[in-house]
Amino acid sequence: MEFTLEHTDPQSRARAGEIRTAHGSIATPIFMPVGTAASVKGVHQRELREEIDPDIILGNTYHLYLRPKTNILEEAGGLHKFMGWDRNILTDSGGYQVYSLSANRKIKEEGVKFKSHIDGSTHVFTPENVMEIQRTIGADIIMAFDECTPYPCDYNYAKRSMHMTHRWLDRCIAHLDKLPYKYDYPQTLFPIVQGSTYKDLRQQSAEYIASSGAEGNAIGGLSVGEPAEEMYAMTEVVCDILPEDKPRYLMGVGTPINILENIALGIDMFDCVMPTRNARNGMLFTAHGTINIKNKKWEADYSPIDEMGFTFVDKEYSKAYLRHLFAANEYLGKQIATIHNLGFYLWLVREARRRILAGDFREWKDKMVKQMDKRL
Ligand code: PRF
Repeated sequence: MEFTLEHTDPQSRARAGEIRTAHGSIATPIFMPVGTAASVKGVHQRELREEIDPDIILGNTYHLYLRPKTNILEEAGGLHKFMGWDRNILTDSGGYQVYSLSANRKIKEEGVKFKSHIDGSTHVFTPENVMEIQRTIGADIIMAFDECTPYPCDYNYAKRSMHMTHRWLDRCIAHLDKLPYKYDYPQTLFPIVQGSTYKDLRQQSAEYIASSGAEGNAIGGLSVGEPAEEMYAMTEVVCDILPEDKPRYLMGVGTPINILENIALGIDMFDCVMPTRNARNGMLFTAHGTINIKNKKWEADYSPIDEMGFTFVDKEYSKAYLRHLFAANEYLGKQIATIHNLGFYLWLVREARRRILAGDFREWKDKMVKQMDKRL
């Protein structure tokens, strides 16, 4: 993997860059649509490619390991072939999903024992087997195994957990070194900064992660319920330490406003279930605020879903039609809303990139943050 830093905004820390891998080039800042279980929920790959056009999507070790299972992905020749996606894929390591989805998990130095949310069966994730699973899935960018601490988190727990995440990183690197590539392209490991909402722990963790010399670095443990100001404070502390010439990925963030504020602090990559999950509940993101399309207010509103028209659905269908589809519980409603939201998120990061390169990012960001903070 290669990263070129093209431009840094003089009025903020925002950056424009380009990541290159065997599956193509990724213009940054980027938002990566979440395709948890080998599918971006509700969006056909052709629509994803042609209408939303992301350079990279996310997959998930936890989900793919439990279903369809690693052996199926291996027989299929890896996740790209299995799901018919020839652009970049990043897989999360599963640590976070174990904490958020599975019952009865037990976290020890060796690894995490957990019960499947699908059938209750018992499994163990260790830094070593998670590297093996991610080798088999075959994503271009793979994540270190970490513990994402909850919010709020007691200082001593956060400290012990951070040190364990660091030891787990060392085990990930040592084991990955012994595992040959499974397919005919390389994979890049990103380590993850933890440290909860404690500035000193975040600094220590960022220094440790930076010293691993990885080709890209991630920040975890944020957007877990803390106030946005605390998240921004942590991002700032960490970005000050992580190397300039490597991409920085803020995991699981966030709202359109969170994304712009974190771009301004020096983040290059984002993922979040929000545009897809909220779409399925009828929540639409726009440049002028959020819309609950299920609201009676839209019943006879024949104006387009979004006048700005990021994808074909925005101009072809009216708010009244989309509201009807939700009221009638038609699948198509969720599909249209998902295409709209992903189209909007991808427009947002592309526009941010354009503004960074043009030199008016700061001004535009401040205007957008005010504008998007409304319920329509
Ligand atoms: N660790 C991992 N994945 C994640 C997170 C984390 O801390 C988060 C936190 N927002 C989202 N996804 N491995």
